[in-house]
Amino acid sequence: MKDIMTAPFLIDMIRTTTNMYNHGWDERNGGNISVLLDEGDVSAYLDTNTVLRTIPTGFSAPELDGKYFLVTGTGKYFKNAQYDPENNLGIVRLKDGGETAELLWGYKDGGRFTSEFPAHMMSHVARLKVDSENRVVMHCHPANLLAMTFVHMLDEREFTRTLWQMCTECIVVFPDGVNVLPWMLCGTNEIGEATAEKMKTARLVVWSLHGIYGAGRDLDETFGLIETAEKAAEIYMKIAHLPRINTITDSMMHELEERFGVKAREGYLD
Ligand code: 2HA
Ligand code: ZN
Repeated sequence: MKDIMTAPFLIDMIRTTTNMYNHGWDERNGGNISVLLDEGDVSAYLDTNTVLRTIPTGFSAPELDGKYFLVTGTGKYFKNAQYDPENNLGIVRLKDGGETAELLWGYKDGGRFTSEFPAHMMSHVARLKVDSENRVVMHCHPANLLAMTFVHMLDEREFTRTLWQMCTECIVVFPDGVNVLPWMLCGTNEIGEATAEKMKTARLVVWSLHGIYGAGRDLDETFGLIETAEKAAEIYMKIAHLPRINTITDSMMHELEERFGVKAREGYLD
């Protein structure tokens, strides 16, 4: 059995939580991440027959039965994951159609996975239907995206178009656009179901007045997705109150589609 502290999936997770904290996206206990792991990767580091505890999830997700996830802990601070991974992170396997999580490693002080576990697991189900390689769901509170939801209309097409107009590469990085939920109570199955529904058509889902969810094939890609949207929102917040005399036009965006082989979300460009 190899030492789990050397597992690439754990190292990658620790680097990502640290990086996100350093970006200011995860104040205090803000934000959460879940990563779908292969059984083979887990069993190289852990005896998968040794279950430390079982934790009820409060929802069902039969599609994820038997699947393994590395998940940030509830109430835990991203900045601390690097110093005490076994307390701040955990590895669980879902069973009973997703209604139970078997803890295999972590949450050492008796803790449990993030309060946003429903939104994470339901989003995994939704994204896996669109992309069988999707492994990561990431939530955080980037200041500019959040700020934008206070001053920009929440219409998804308009919100997406504004972000695309802020940096040339936005349409290349997220041609599927950004879906937007109104303010909803966080930590509930209801916001989980609503997020998963939005995840069917885009890898980015804004939670108005709260933060953002991203999904992707690995931590780097998912981080990059949020990073790009947040950069665009930052530019928007710098210019929104100023007269705009130049912009990235729809015809420029059609050129970008052509050059980079991407297709903008249907009906989002004129
Ligand atoms: O506390 O970000 O949405 C973690 C969160 C809840
Ligand atoms: Zn949050």
